Formats: sequence, C-alpha cells, structure tokens
Amino acid sequence: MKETESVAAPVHCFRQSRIPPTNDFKVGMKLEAHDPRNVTSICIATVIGITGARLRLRLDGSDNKNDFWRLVDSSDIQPVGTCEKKGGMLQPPLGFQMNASSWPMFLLRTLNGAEMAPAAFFKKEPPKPAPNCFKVGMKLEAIDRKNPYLICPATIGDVKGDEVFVTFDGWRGAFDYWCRCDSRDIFPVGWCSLTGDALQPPGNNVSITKSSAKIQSSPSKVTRRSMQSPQKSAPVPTQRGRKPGRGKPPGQSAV
Ligand code: MLZ
Repeated sequence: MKETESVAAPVHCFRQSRIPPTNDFKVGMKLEAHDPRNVTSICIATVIGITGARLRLRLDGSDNKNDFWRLVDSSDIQPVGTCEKKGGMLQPPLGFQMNASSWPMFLLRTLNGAEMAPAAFFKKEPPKPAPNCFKVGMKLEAIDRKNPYLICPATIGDVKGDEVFVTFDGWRGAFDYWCRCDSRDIFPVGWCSLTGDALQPPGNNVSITKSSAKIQSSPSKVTRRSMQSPQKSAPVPTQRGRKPGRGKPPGQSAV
C-alpha cells in the first residue's frame, strides 16, 4: 500500500465489527442456516471448518460440493431450535440427497445426539453503516466470490449509489464484482491479520499503477508485477492509478 500510495477504506464504511468477533465454534457442531441456494429455507448445517471469524458450513442432507462460508456474526445463522421457536419449519436443503418423504426421519436422525452450537457463540450482526462512503481507489480485503474461502486484497473500482465495484489486485478483472456497500463479504484492510485468516497475495497480472513506474527507478524493488506492467517503458511516472477519485483502477478494463 505504501508503494502505491494507496488509501485504506475507513473502517466505518464497512458492515463489520471493528474488532472481529471471536470464533468459539468447533468442527462438527450443528446450527440452523439459510440455504444459500434457496434463501427462504432454513436448514440444519454442520460446521465443517473454521477460518478466522468464519465457519465453513455444509447443509445436512446435501452433498459436499455446496459448502459455504459465514461469519459468526452473520444473520444467516442461528442456534438449533430458533426456527421452531418462531413457528417455522426446518426444510431439506436444495438438492436433498434422499427422497423428500424421508426428510422428517432424516431430520430426527441428524439431530439425535448431535452437538448443537451454544447460543452464546452466535454474535449479533453489526448495524448497517451510514451512506456509502467508499471512494474509487480505496483498498480493502474482500471475499473472492468464485473461491469464497479466499480473502484477497482489492481496490474499489467504481461506486454507484449503494453499490461498490470490488476489483481484485492483480487479476485483470476476472474475479471482480459489484456488491452493496454494506455487504458482509468486504472487510477493512488488516481484517485477516486480526482474525488469523490467510490474506491471499495479489495476482501477478498488473496494471497501470503509479508504483509500476516508480519501481523502475529502483531496480532492487523490481517485482513480477512491475515486469508485466504495460507501463514499463514509460519514462515518466504517470499520475494515473489508484489514488482515490482518479482514473480507473487496475483490472477494470479486462472485465
Ligand atoms: N488459483 C485460482 C484462484 C484465484 C484466486 C483469485 N482471487 C482474486 C484461479 O486462478 O482460479
């Protein structure tokens, strides 16, 4: 970030708690979760993995190809029993592997003797932030929606109303997406180091940046990234790049 003189998006722009919630869940625990493929359904899910403040979840009765990740303070998850308390009915997941008629028995069996995640492990979802305060060029950490177990360095590429365009550094647009500014998939810079998640390195396809021009004048700093920069023959640093409000961020044109 120093090299590119970039600015981190302020923490108050995000719908995330300043201090990431503690993750007390254990692999094997059961909970209720909205089916990501059919969000009106509430299903039983099992914690398959733990990563930082997130859980890797698999819906009981579903295959192992549709795992999903949720923050421990996501409103998509709740303790077992919540659905019934509210007068709802637990549903089989989309793609339930058995005959639909076997669902009630399956449900009994899957819950019988299971370890339920205690209510205290579920944290309250942070409130929505004030109006969209992201600016083009600001840096963040964001979930790669094509590889949702990954959190990667990213830059705000565009802002429109309540939405932001998340561009992944060094990937020429292949993974970029629009999302609401209060999305739970975007985090302030430093999030992964607080939660213990592994922040992915940026890709190596880059990009017109201020730094790429600068780097040439100090050969010791030449990196894979600068070697591939389309700007590498430019003699003078151009002022285009990742400064807030200026120019287009890297990758966007490759979408
Ligand atoms: N190696 C994989 C993951 C890329 C992750 C990019 N994240 C922005 C691929 O190339 O698809």
